[in-house]
Amino acid sequence: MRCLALDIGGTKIAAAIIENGKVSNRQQISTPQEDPVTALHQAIAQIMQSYAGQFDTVAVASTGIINNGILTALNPKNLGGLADFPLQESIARHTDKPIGLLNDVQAAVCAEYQDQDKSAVQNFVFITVSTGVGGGIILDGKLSTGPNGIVGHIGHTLADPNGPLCGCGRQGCVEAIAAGRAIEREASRWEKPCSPKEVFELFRKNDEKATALIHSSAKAIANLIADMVIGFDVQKVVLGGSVGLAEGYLPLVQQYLNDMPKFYQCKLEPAKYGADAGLIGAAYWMQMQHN
Ligand code: ADP
Ligand code: BMX
Ligand code: ZN
Repeated sequence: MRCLALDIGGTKIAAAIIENGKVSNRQQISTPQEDPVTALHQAIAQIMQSYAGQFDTVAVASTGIINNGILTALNPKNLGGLADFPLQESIARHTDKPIGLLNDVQAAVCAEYQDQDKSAVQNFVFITVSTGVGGGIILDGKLSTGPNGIVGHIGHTLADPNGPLCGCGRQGCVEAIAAGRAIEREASRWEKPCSPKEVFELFRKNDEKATALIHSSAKAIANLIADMVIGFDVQKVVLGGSVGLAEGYLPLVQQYLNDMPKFYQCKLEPAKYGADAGLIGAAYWMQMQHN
């Protein structure tokens, strides 16, 4: 089975053919931020046309709450203000092959869990620190999505009741403190404005402001991990996303986690499939649905 996999994030859209878990013909474009509904339909059209005749199924991992074929943004600011999008219908305009849709981090956790020792790890979580902060949750060896596809939106749990207003409307969410966009918002106000990538470069040179900003993100993620462990008996967490995988970030989260009481700790590792976890996981999940 050749699966066309799409991974739609707040910053980038990746696509590739996945066959027996192997990635080929990978493409990547920026996620449109202007006129997002029209531009997303166009981006999908362009991707679908470029893979015409090369696939038997389509699997989509997308940011947002994915339910009944619709993408609903919990944080519309991550998608240039896009609130709802008919994802299934937009893809079905270009193919009559089977289409499967799930949240991006729900997909990523499926990829990473494939290779775990299932007798040792039944409760497993993927946390992405990317444009936003998201989670994919495996409980008792099974992906949990919930009746409305919401399970895993742990970036919108509380980090600080007095923290910044999140794009979802709640004050002090983890995402509003730890995500790439949160780092960007803060560093864009500096005398010499920086992108998150530049903030990390400064952090590695021990710059004081950059260090404080990256520490506040890593500390919020360590607390989120502790909440998952104590709430769900999570045995292992895998970290992904461009911020989560940036050099020096995971060791810092690990440091904060090590300072917690023992019952709040679990194993922490970087995503083995890196930036391809969503693509590989969506294809794997699609194959499981049709077996
Ligand atoms: P998506 O959210 O679309 O899945 P990413 O996982 O690449 O995409 O996350 C995008 C976020 O990561 C943006 O906020 C971006 O500024 C930030 N980012 C991208 N590259 C790096 C890097 N090398 N180091 C730190 N942050 C990065
Ligand atoms: C947000 C939310 C989640 C998503 C997470 C990571 C939206 C549009 N997205 O919390 O559904 O899983 O970001 O997404 O509300 P990414 O775009 O950072 O990969
Ligand atoms: Zn929020």
